[in-house]
Amino acid sequence: MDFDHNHLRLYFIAGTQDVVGDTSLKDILTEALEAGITMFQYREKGPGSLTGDDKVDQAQVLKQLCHQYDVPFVVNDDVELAKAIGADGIHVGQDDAEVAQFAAQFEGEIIGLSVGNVEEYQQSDLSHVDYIGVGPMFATISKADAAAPVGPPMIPELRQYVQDLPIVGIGGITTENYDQVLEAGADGISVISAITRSENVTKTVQKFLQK
Ligand code: TZP
Ligand code: MG
Repeated sequence: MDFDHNHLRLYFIAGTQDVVGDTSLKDILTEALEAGITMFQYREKGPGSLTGDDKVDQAQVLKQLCHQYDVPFVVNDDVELAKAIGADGIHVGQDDAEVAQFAAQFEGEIIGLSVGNVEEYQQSDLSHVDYIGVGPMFATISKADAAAPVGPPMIPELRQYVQDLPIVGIGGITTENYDQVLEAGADGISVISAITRSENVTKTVQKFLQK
């Protein structure tokens, strides 16, 4: 799938563990796609997440759903799954598989890497990377081992190094603070709980797309 920085405008990330109450990931994703999210990452991780065939089956369903809306479907930190189901890309963190190890398998697909600060930038090989995820912007409830927030100023700081490589902000982003991330120069925002825990997914997505 052809990727450009506009795909990062509103990047929804979620797995089964992020869904609370009487709804499903498929229903939330359907509403979010209908309202205009621009990319989706399937991040099945931590307590309450699916494994094995259940994870594979759900990934297939959600990939097909994204494709009905021409929205890229990216898998978090599972090269084998991404290849098995023909995902549009893969996103990895600093402690996950090295991009150089799998880049050849994702020729023409999207590769994203989390970069939290300048030190992580300096130890990263960005030659095969299509975008970086920078954060946490703010305190997050969605990642147990998240580092301390770096804040929106980390975006212009890393921008000096990566130049026009697309940047998406992540971590604790809400409809109340997302403009700070965009104003800092991010190409877009990525959110979990702001959408999975929204009382009105359509309204939340529309609000995120206002600025
Ligand atoms: N990586 C850094 S913060 C984070 C991830 C996956 C969690 C983002 O979730 P939320 O609910 O949007 O803060
Ligand atoms: Mg990781």
